[in-house]
Order: sequence, then C-alpha cells, then structure tokens
Amino acid sequence: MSLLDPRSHPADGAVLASDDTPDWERYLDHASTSSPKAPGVIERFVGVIERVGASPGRSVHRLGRAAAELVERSRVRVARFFGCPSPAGVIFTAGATSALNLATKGLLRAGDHVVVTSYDHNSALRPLMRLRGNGVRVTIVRRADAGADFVDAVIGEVRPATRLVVINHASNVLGCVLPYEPIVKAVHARGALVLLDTAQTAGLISIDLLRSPVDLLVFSGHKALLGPPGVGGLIVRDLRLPLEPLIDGGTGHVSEDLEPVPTLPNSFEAGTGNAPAISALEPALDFVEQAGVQLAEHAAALRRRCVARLAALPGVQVLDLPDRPSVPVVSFRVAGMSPQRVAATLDERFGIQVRAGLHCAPLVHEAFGTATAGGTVRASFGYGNTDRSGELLCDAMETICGSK
Ligand code: ALA
Repeated sequence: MSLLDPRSHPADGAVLASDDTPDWERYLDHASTSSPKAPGVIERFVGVIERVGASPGRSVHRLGRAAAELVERSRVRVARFFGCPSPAGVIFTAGATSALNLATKGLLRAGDHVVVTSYDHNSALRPLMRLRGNGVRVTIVRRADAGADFVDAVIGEVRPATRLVVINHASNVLGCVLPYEPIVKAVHARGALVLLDTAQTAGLISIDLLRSPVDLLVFSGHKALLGPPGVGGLIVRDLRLPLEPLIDGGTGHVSEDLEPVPTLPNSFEAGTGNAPAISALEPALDFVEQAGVQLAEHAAALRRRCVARLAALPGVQVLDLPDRPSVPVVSFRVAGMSPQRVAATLDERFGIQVRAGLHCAPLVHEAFGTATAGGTVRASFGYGNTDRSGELLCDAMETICGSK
C-alpha cells in the first residue's frame, strides 16, 4: 500500500493509555469543557470529515455544496436556539474567546467608553485592556453581590460616551447568575449596547433574544451545549451594527473586491470554516433542547446537596451567593491546604477531576478575597454526572479534611 493511501496509516495510539472508558461520574470539570458530548456529536464530527471533507462555501462541486449546506443548517439551528431574528446574525468562531475579541475589538473605537464587571473572564477583560491602550475608556464595576445593588452599580456607570456594557451571564468561578435583563432595558434607554457572555449558561438556562434583546451574544459550543471544541460564536441581533472583522481573507463571496464592505456573516468567517465542529452543533442542540431542562435540574440538585455538605465540613469555606440562582458550579477552599493540592489529591487518591486556581477570572477572587490564597477548588457538574458524583466528591472531601 502506498504512503499516500490513508488506509496505510496505523490507528492513533496516543489518545488513551488503556482501553478503559473514562469514568464520567468522577469528571467534575464541566465548566471548563463538557465530557462526554451529546449523543450524535462524535458521529457527526467524524462523519463530516470522512464523508464530506470539502471546504464549505467555496466550490460548486457536490462535496463543497454539502459542506456549505451543513454549516448553514447549523447556523439556522443556532439562530432558532437563541431566538435570533436572522441566521445571518450568527457568526461562527473558534470559541467564546474569539467571539468576545471580535465583539469588543470589532465594535469599540478610540473615545468609546465600555463598562465591564469583576465577574468577567479574562477572555472579556484582556481584549478590553488591549483596547484601553488604543484610547477606549474602560470602567470595571467591582462587586461581591449580584442582586439589585449590582444592577444599579452597573447602570450607574453608563454615561453619554458609553458604547457597550459587557455582562457575564454566570460567573465561571461561583456559578451565580447575573441579572442582565434589567440592565439591558436601562442601557438601551441610555443609547448604549449590551454584550452578554453566555459561555457558562447556554444549554443550562434558556436564552431568548426575542424576549431579552441583548445586542451581542457570545456562546461556547463545547461547554453545556455539549458540542465539540473548536466552535462557538457571536450573535449580532441588528445586522446593521457597524462591526468590523478582525481577520480578513477569502470568504468565497465578492472575491473581485479587495476591500469589500463587511457583510454578515461571511466577512467575519474568513478562511476555511470548521465544518465538522460547526455541523456537530446541530445534534448537540437537538439533544440539549430535548434533555436540557432535566439535565440542568439534575445538576442544580447535585450542586445544592454538595454546597450543603461541603459547607458543613470543618475548615471548608464555600463561596456562594445563596440568594442568587446558579449554574452547577461550586467553589470552595480548605483551611491550610492550597486549592491546587486539594485538586491534585482528589485526582490522585479518588480519581475525581476538578479545577483549581483563579479560573481565568482574577477579579472575582479579588472581590471575594481569594486572590492571594491561590483561588479556589471548583467542581462543576453536567451531563454524565449522577447523584453518586456529588457523594463521591463530598465523601472524598470528608476524608481529606479528616486526615489533614
Ligand atoms: N473558562 C473555562 C473555565 O472556567 C475554561 O474553566
């Protein structure tokens, strides 16, 4: 068989050291990325590579048309999922980080003012810090609450030059859900725009742009939407928004024009699109729409039980805003043990996978007093977790706290 024949290559042995199926019950890091994925996602991803393979939107041949059709089907599916009035407003990106960069750097100009909060992730904060060097004024609202006073504090920072208010729908550190709806109304009344980062909520909380008209919505495909990594997006509600692409290149349309006027969505998706991942969002959203409420309720119950049990352990401090709704994330600290050591012990001794540290959201830790202490241990629940997942974590923490 020739070297150029794909059948001549052995299967990839680098993925897993053993044939064991991962123990999803003990995987408690869904806020980083969900695992396993929704039924049908892997099959679609692999199926597109194996049976379509072509670049979407570039060629009239049948495989090129099939790839383009799959991407456009996903675009329509995503628009329907979020209540976006037009599929043309759905721009696929490599993930939520790319989408946040596009939304902020593509919109804001020198002299504009933007409001962001301490609940935001570095993927929102760092692009704004870079823009600050280019003459964009940035106000960071630093709060350790998330109710009516938080809403007033955000609205109170909106001024005539404010172009954009960035709200993280839920904190990836604490899980608390932030009340964006009253903010949208007040910000619009003052002539500014709202960007909602749904990286931690899409798939867990229903988001309907027709009911709550945020101007820009960022989503991640690989977290609670249960899709593959490598896909996320920016949804633009008003197609006339003067957004500029960050990356220029071939888009497969108006190729004769070297400086085309940006049109949604093509001008924002230069280069070969990630058709396998984009297409795999379709079965993911089908599943989430069918099972999402049940999944979210189950994960929420797991979180509630864990918060109660962990908070009762000696030396354990759970960071929680008990009056706020929450996504299934629980952050805690153990007196006398670094979060990293707790997480490593959970993995090594109990096979339980959690995240430790600042979780790329340093300002949350500043506001809650955990910045200098190495952050928190974070367990986050999702598809594949059972009641036993919570029990395993709490039993392990009991042992760790008892044997310190
Ligand atoms: N932002 C993701 C997390 O919170 C990666 O873990």
